Amino acid sequence: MSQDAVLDELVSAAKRSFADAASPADLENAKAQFLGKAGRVTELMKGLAALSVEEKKSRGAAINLTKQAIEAALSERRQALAQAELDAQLKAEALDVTLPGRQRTAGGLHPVSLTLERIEAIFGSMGFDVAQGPEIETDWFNFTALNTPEDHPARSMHDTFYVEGGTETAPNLLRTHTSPMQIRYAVQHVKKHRPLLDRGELMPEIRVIAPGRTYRVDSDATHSPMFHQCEGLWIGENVSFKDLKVVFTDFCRTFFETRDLVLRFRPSFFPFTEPSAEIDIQFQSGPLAGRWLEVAGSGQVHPNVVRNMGLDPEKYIGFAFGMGPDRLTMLRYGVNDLRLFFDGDIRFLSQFK
Ligand code: 2NM
Repeated sequence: MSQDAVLDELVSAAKRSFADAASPADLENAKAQFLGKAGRVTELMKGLAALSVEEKKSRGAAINLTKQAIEAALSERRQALAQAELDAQLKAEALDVTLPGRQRTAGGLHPVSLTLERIEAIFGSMGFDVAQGPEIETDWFNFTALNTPEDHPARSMHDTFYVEGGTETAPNLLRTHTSPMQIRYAVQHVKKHRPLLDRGELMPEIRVIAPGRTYRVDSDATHSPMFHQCEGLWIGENVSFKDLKVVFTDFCRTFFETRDLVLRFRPSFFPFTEPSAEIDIQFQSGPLAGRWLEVAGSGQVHPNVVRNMGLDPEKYIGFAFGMGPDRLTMLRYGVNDLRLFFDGDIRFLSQFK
């Protein structure tokens, strides 16, 4: 074989060897065989020492071209391997943006919130406004304005959570019912319509419910220190106990989605109403049929309370009621332990979505 043919064959051998290298590390090994210290090109260079000056020149130039050709092949293969590596990485990390998103389960309202929404919708349809306000109350709005005597047991620290603020003799407290909000609402209403009253004209009726959180020192299977209340108030010129019966009967039948239900008004006592009555209901069919269930307290608003709203009790009268949305929720869904609502166990709560 001619010397040129040997050099051509060396370039071909290098190209094949580089092509066979599957990784950058393989390629560096292959490179060493041709261009390394003991590589074949280097061996050829060493052979030049034995040649004459003329031969060195021409042979040296030919070997140099061979070396450049091998280096070019090496660099080409290096780039090809780097590109292949990048392609593989891109492929492995590729996102398919056309895939559907990960499923997320929809949240839902707390069962008691569902009940509050129902109550608000039903009374809303009867023209009642919804009033919300502070959970930290003053002694005046929570007790005094509601005709609660100074020595009433509900005022004791055994029954009421007292908090910082207020005065020495009348500290602030966590409201024990939502009626203070009704006093606030009524006072605002009366203030707004004061000019009418001063002219001896009729004030638009007060028709409001006050739903929300309330607090009492009490804790067992049927009492939670935090619980919900919804109180209702309707004050006008001629609002009577008959109206209370109609409104509350209609409410119960709508709330429980049955007309197969009767009500009983049982005489009772509250400081803020006179006369007062507990309201019991009895289903005539279904799982709860035949038992009297207490669902609310009610009564005609006491003259002192009407006066504290800024109205003349000789002219304005009406009724009020208070019910427990927690208990209504238990009845509606057949839950027997109130604490389940407030333990925060999502397995329980998610059943009411
Ligand atoms: C009840 C029972 C009876 C009541 C009274 C008032 C107000 F503000 F007019 F004085 N609000 N709610 C009331 C009456 C609440 O809960 C068992």
